[in-house]
Amino acid sequence: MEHFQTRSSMKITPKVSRSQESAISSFFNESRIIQDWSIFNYEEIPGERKRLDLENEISEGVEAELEGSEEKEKDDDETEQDGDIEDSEKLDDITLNRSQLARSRANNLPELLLMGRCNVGKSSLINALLTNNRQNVKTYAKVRQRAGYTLCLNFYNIGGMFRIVDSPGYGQKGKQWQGELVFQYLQNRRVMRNCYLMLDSKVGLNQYDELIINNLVQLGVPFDVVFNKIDKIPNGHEIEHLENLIDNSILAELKIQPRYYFVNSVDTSKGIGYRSGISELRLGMIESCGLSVNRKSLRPVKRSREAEEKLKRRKLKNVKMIVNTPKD
Ligand SMILES: Nc1nc2c(ncn2[C@@H]2O[C@H](COP(=O)(O)OP(=O)(O)OP(=O)(O)O)[C@@H](O)[C@H]2O)c(=O)[nH]1
Ligand SMILES: [Mg+2]
Repeated sequence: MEHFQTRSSMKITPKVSRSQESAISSFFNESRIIQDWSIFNYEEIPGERKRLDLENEISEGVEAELEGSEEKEKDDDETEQDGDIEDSEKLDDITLNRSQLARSRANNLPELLLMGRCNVGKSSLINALLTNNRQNVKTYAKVRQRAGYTLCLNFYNIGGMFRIVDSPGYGQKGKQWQGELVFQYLQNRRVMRNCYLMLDSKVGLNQYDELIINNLVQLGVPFDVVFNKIDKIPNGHEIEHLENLIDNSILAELKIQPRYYFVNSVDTSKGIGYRSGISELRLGMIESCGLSVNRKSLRPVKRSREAEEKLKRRKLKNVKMIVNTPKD
């Protein structure tokens, strides 16, 4: 993607060296990938309801303590002993809850959220990130031409190291409850390290995208921008087109500039190559999770032989389908 990295004022995608590229693709190739959860309601995320309750309890406890300390000053001698007992009981409660928290932390891997308008290609990008074949195999996330296909939050566990979260799209086909679910996630999910806002390279930004960007800025959510479907821009005009898109949108006004990624997520006849920009995005994702591309840092739970076979069978089936298609 070197030809997209010319603009000096833009925070461009990180450059991927050959050795990084091979380490990154082995990581994604070898990692065991599991779809951990499909969530329709924010509190269904395991451990999240407890954590929210605990947070409330602690903040209520702190408030009560502050109020109590004012009264205590008034009548110090009399209540000293009782107060000590109460304090130590409260401390026990918190210690117990903290150990519960530590247990649930093992389940709380860093997370990265993909969001964007309906049909922008979020689920296709998940498949491109998680598979390494040349066919357009719809291995993990379900993809359809019909907008509004992904209904809920889907969590993909990558080798026990982090999770990528697919979300339902916003815009005309998006439903209000889905928007609320995504924003509840953004506001509450402590382990979310970065959000990737997907935009359509050809269509550019519309009023929904601008609204979402404003909301992300207001909430202080860290986010980067992924321009998808770059194959739809006429050959040779990519840089000019994308620079114009950025310059003439709310993106140019952002005080903290996001990183920009330029990708295509499905196989196209355009010859710019399947998965353009995918290695750069994979690297950015790994780094956002606080990991670096070396053997010490990237030690995923590996795929089982059985899972490899299953994946291979799916690829073969896909090849057969392509071979059997009449040529004209
Ligand atoms: N040309 C081209 N088409 C793409 C690309 N990425 C996705 N598509 C197509 O766009 C359509 C929608 O893709 P999805 O991945 O289902 O989009 P989504 O954002 O997950 O959609 P919702 O779940 O409905 O919000 C499908 O027909 C994909 O094949 C791309 O990079 N280039
Ligand atoms: Mg989808």
